[in-house]
Amino acid sequence: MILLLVPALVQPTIAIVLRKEIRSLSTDEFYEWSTALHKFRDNKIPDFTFPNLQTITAFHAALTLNETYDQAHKGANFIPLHALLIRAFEMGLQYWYPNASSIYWDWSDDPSAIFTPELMGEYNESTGVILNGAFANFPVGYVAEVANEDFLEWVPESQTVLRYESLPLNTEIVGRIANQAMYYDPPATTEMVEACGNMTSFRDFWCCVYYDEDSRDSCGSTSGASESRLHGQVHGWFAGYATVGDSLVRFDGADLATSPNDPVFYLHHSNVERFWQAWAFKTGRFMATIADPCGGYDEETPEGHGIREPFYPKIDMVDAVTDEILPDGADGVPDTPYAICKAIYANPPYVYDTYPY
Ligand SMILES: *[C@@H]1O[C@H](CO)[C@@H](O)[C@H](O)[C@H]1NC(C)=O
Ligand SMILES: *[C@@H]1O[C@H](CO)[C@@H](O)[C@H](O)[C@H]1NC(C)=O
Ligand SMILES: *[C@@H]1O[C@H](CO)[C@@H](O)[C@H](O)[C@H]1NC(C)=O
Ligand SMILES: *[C@@H]1O[C@H](CO)[C@@H](O)[C@H](O)[C@H]1NC(C)=O
Ligand SMILES: [Cu+2]
Repeated sequence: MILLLVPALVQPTIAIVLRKEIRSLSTDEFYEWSTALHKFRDNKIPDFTFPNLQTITAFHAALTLNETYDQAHKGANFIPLHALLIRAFEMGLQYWYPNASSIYWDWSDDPSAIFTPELMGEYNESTGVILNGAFANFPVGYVAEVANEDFLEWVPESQTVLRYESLPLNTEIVGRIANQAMYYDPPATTEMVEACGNMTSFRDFWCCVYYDEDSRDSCGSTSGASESRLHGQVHGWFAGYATVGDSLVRFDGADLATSPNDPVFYLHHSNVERFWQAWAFKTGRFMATIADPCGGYDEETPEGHGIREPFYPKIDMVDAVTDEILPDGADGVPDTPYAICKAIYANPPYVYDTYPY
């Protein structure tokens, strides 16, 4: 009798990342996150789609400023695209500190409480300058030219800019004037967050996250639609504007294109991703149908937001953020929201410590 010894198929062990709320981190954990963020900004990771922080900003800006349409916002793909950016950021941090993750900021609970010297820093309320903490004097890179194919190339340190005291023309800045009641509504309450979680279609879910109640029915198809207190208003609220000379300058965190320059972007969008994961797990409808959770959207979405429509600039992001071989993310085939959904939900590489619903 011949015994065939077949080695057991071993699944690669993928450590599932636990994403915690920023205020629940230990001092050491916050130190690792913020130090990893600095290293990600200042160094180049070899063979990674996003070798440094500003390449994430550059990619996001290229999508947003595309002359044809914005594939990153105002449509269904807003949700998977930002989920992927948050995951790419997380993997960038993990190159420097393996335990770092895309921690989040639950702004429906005392949102100002993260602007402390121990966490995201206090700021001067008239100038927006961050006074202390890990991100005081935090220069950011800004890629001036996004409408070309070099956007992912390593951006040399000479392109970094300081905040606006020394602001050169046509550069963007990080600063913070939170709680600007005259421009922005405060972040959503837990009830508003829960109301979006109660939506039964992906279309209604993303519209609820993106638009305010008055604009939601048309889901932004009319001009002048206003943004929700779950996303857009939050950007404005934590970043805001400052008066510089005679002009009102919008800080990066509130800028539709360059917001990933502000570290708070990642905290905020990880919280938004927490909503998507909670909604997906609750309903089983990651995008549209239960039969094929990543299979399609249940209603038409704005141009550029088809579920199998590649993002431009074309990029193979999904392969960069998962070990999975994917139907249309693999081997140089450009990524689509469909591939992102598969990458993130077929085998979720991360979970959150708590969910809102
Ligand atoms: C990473 O986290 C694990 C599990 O919590 C812990 O055992 C390990 O010591 C941590 N490693 C570092 C470098 O902090
Ligand atoms: C804030 O900035 C203003 C204007 O530069 C300055 O006069 C004030 O002292 C600053 N406040 C703090 C707390 O740094
Ligand atoms: C803008 O987007 C369109 C359609 O997605 C694409 O064909 C075009 O190449 C993009 N332009 C740039 C400069 O990336
Ligand atoms: C969400 O749905 C639950 C269960 O039906 C309900 O108890 C709750 O009041 C709803 N919340 C909101 C804000 O609509
Ligand atoms: Cu964005």
